[in-house]
Amino acid sequence: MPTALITGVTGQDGSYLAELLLKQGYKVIGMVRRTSTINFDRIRHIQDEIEIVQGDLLDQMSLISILQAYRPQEVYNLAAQSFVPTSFTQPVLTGEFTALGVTRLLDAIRIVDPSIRFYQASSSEMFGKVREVPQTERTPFYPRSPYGAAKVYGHWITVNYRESYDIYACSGILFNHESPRRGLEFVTHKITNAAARIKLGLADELRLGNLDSRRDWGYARDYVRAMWLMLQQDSAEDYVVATGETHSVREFLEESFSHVDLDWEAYVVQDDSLYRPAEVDLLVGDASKAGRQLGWEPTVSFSELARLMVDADLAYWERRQRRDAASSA
Ligand code: NAP
Ligand code: G4F
Repeated sequence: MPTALITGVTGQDGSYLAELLLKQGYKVIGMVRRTSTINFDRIRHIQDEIEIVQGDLLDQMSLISILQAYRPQEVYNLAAQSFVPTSFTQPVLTGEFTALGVTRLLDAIRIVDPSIRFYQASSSEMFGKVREVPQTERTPFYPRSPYGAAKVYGHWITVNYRESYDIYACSGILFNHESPRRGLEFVTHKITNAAARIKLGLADELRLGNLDSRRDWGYARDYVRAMWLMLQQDSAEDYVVATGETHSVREFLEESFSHVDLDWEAYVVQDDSLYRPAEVDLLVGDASKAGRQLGWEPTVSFSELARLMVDADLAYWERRQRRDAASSA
């Protein structure tokens, strides 16, 4: 039974990846940072099947000790401060987690066991002010946020450890991927959650920033499959993972609200405070290398994604309403 370590197992991608690896017969070690309240919502259903271990990307010794204790064959580094607006307000902390955290983990691998295969969660945010359309593995980076800049560092240090120490280290340049487990502060889930609440009479407005930016949105469950595939090849390489389609925030609104027969324009309030100091206007990826070499393809379309997220939010709020009604009866 192979052993895999996932950092960021409590996050959206960590939870889907843990499910996938368990199905493949892996022993899964999930690294979590110490918090005063337990935050296992996304992994509660598989909590008994994975081994939870405390560690932090800020603490080098904790990473070395975990690798020594569990001896994984594969390490998936998904932990990061991943919210772009927070990277503008906490740029140094973002650099510590999202950039230097990668070096701490790679160095722990170099010291403990350089035969460990390593996956780095790189991001399309690295393309920022895009130099070409669509973006490929060869497109130059031009990050537009402290988060994007930190991910560029994480990407290049991964390449550097591969070339310097012959570590099987891959960087997956993943475009935006969403699901019902997405954090509520990200625009897709903010929109689908609001559409569901407005439909049920629980809210009457949705405040948003820039509606014109365009993203290449896919389904998170598809994307974690690409992560795993990257670590099963003969040699370590970097891959773009994307759907190849781009849509605006406005189009995501239209798709989500129309699914519950609502006109989004009646509810959305544009809020200047939600604009970013610098924006990424357009992302669209070319994942043909992942298709050719990994046999990877997305399975969920843009409109299916919006609809499945709205349906999940509706189901969630209906359950909450029934529970509240029962407890007040
Ligand atoms: P997420 O839901 O925000 O999850 C981030 C995870 O990192 C959480 O489990 C969090 O733990 C953990 N974490 C944060 N700081 C940590 C630290 N110092 N030590 C240990 N763990 C720490 O992110 P996601 O959407 O699953 O994304 C996974 C990775 O892919 C991230 O690196 C993200 O930047 C990258 N990425 C995401 C996308 C996307 O569209 N989702 C696209 C490209 C790249 P807590 O639960 O304790 O907060
Ligand atoms: O959903 P977002 O916050 O995602 P963003 O900034 O593209 O970053 C996500 O995807 C990256 C991959 O490209 C990941 F690396 C990163 O970790 C994260 O998962 O914003 C999407 C767009 C932006 O242009 C933003 O300005 O939506 C626009 N937007 C408009 N109103 C908003 C809002 N974004 C958020 N979060 N909240 C709003 O109210």
